[in-house]
Amino acid sequence: MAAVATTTGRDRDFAFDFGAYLDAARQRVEAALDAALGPERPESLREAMRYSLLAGGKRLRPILCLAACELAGGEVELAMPTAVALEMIHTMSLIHDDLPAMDNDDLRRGRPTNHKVYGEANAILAGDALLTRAFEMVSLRSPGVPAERLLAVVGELSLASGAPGLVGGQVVDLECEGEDVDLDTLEYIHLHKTGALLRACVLSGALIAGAPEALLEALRIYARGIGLAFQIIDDILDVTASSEVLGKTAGKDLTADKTTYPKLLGLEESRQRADALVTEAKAALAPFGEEGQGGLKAAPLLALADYITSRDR
Ligand code: GRG
Repeated sequence: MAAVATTTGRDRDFAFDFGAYLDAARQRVEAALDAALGPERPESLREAMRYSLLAGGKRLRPILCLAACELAGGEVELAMPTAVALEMIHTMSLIHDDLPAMDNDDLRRGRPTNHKVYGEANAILAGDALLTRAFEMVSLRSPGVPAERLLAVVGELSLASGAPGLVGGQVVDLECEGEDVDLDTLEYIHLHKTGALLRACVLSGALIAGAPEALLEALRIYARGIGLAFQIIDDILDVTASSEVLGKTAGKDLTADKTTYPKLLGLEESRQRADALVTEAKAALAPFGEEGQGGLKAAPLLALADYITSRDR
């Protein structure tokens, strides 16, 4: 993708090449992930962790973290261990989500799921090791970041991972399979299962940069919008895209009898809702971006919000 977003600053026009930004950020993230796997032994554990962590993926979560750090005026490299940690938590959640006891899937990121290759016990343990390594990355492997900022990041990652976040959302999602679900419950599932980690991404990047409360509050609004929009688009792609393009089994929501936005609202209204959420999310950043003091600094987060609704996988 080579989209060029033009952001008008106060004194001159800024051209922001989102395609180039995304490529460069992905390359940096891939290199950092590769270097962050941890101990050589046990070799089998490392291999199972590596298999899923370095399997591709859009790397949206680490890039959101780096972009938020940049917006808050921080040094992006200082946020890299946290960006890696967020991708580790995300990958761990995918490994566990695919297990037979949960969504029971065979395909992830274009290849057989972790448990299909390494067996269930190893897949569970690889996920556990990625989750714990994530907290190690933030607490012990983030040189140059003040301890109180790291503590705040650990707090955000804990909230996003546990019962107030991914785990809570997953439990309600599993409980609701085959049930009639209303829009409120669906929103709860999406905000927790998907939105909570995206929120942790932008907040932790900003916290590392020492962002003021006004910016953190704007980022909470931004994160809520992109989190819900991301999952609505995920629901839409599940029915409109192929397994080859998605790299995961398409049509899964229907097979598992899950309630989705397209099921409740139809495809057209779902897309409109996602677009409206992205518009709201971007509006929250207006004081820090185009017309504000930040100049180009909000451009990556603004373009990432648009990417969420324009993506094809
Ligand atoms: C974190 C302790 C802990 C437990 C995890 C299994 C579980 C509990 C939660 C499931 C969370 C889950 C799988 C949510 C779905 C989120 C989602 C839309 C994933 C797809 O994200 P993409 O499209 O994937 O960004 P890529 O592969 O591009 O990274």
